[in-house]
Amino acid sequence: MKRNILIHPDPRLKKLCEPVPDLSDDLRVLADDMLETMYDAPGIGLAAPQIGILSRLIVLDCAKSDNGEEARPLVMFNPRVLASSDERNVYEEGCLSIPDQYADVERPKLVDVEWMDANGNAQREEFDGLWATCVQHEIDHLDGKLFIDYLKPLKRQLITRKMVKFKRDRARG
Ligand code: K1U
Ligand code: ZN
Repeated sequence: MKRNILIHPDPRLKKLCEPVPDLSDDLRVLADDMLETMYDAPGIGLAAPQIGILSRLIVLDCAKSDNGEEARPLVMFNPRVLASSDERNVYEEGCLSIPDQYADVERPKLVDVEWMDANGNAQREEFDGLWATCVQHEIDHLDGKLFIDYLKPLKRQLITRKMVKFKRDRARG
C-alpha cells in the first residue's frame, strides 16, 4: 500500500528515530509499503520518518534502470555507518519531503554500512557514488536531519518558506 509522504516543515521530520528491536510481519509490510511509495514517487530512497513512522528503517534503490541496470531494492533496519572515507563527493541532492528543491551537498565518497535485512540477517557493505550519497541522506533522516541543514541559513530559510507556501496552496486545493 502506498503511504503519504510528509512535507517539510513537519516536526516528525526533526525527531531522532528509535531502533527497531525485533522484526515482525508488520515491519516487513511497512518496508514493502515504503518501497512501493519510493518507486511510485519516484525516488531512489525513503526513510520511515518521511511517512510519519519514527523507527530506524530505510529503503533505497539507486540502480540506474535507464542504463539497463537491474533493480536492487535494499531494506535496512537499524543502519549504521561504521566508517567513512576522507575523500569527499559533491552531489546535487533532492528530497521527497522537499519537492522540486535541489542543492549541492558534500559528503564522504565511501561509507561502510551495517544493517539488518528483512530476513533478520546482519549485512555489511561499502557503498560508493550515488549509493553512498543516498544511504547517508536516508540515515540522516533517522537522526532528524535534512539535506537543507547542510546549506547556508539564508538558502535553508528560502527553501523552507517555499515549502510553507507549497503546503498552504496544496491545502487550499
Ligand atoms: O530521502 C528522500 O527524500 C529520497 C531522495 C533520495 C536522494 C536523492 C538524491 C540524493 C540523495 C538522496 C530522492 O529520491 S529525491 C528524487 C530523486 O532523486 C530521483 C527521482 C527519480 C529518479 C532519480 C532520482
Ligand atoms: Zn530525503
